[in-house]
Amino acid sequence: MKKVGIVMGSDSDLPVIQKTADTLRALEIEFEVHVYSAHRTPVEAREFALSARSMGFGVIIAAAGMAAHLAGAIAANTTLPVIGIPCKGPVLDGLDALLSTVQMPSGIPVATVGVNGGTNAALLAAQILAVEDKALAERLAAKRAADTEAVLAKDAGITGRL
Ligand code: RP5
Repeated sequence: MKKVGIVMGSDSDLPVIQKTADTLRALEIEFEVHVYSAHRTPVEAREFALSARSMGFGVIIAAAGMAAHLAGAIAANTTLPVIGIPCKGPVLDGLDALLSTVQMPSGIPVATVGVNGGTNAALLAAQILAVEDKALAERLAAKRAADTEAVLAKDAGITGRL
């Protein structure tokens, strides 16, 4: 199976990426994590993106906050699918990162999840890889079923909590 590449702009983004890592592990998907910044280490970020396909990656997840151009900068240097996670910053509650990540001009797409959406980024990456991987598709279906059961159990118990 192809690996997932995870790039975060700073180690301060780690709490968001923890959710991504936990979800990928639960789905038995191999991943590699790096701290590469579009502005602090632009050379390393570019080199990672340029070599990602030949290194065996199938999807890249890029997480960054504030003026979050990391996902777009990675996407500019690869034709692998890139999933952007806008991270909540100290001033604008993540709206700055959300708009910076999602509003890519035509030609270089970034599939953007919600602010701090580390879990959904992992699930979307898994769904992309599952197009060509039946066993992974089955693990995803099993997770969906378990999540459904968990909600129905809450439904059954909600009246008793009032
Ligand atoms: C972005 O700036 C990072 O992705 C992080 O979300 C934000 C703040 O970085 P630090 O100043 O905490 O390193 O590049």
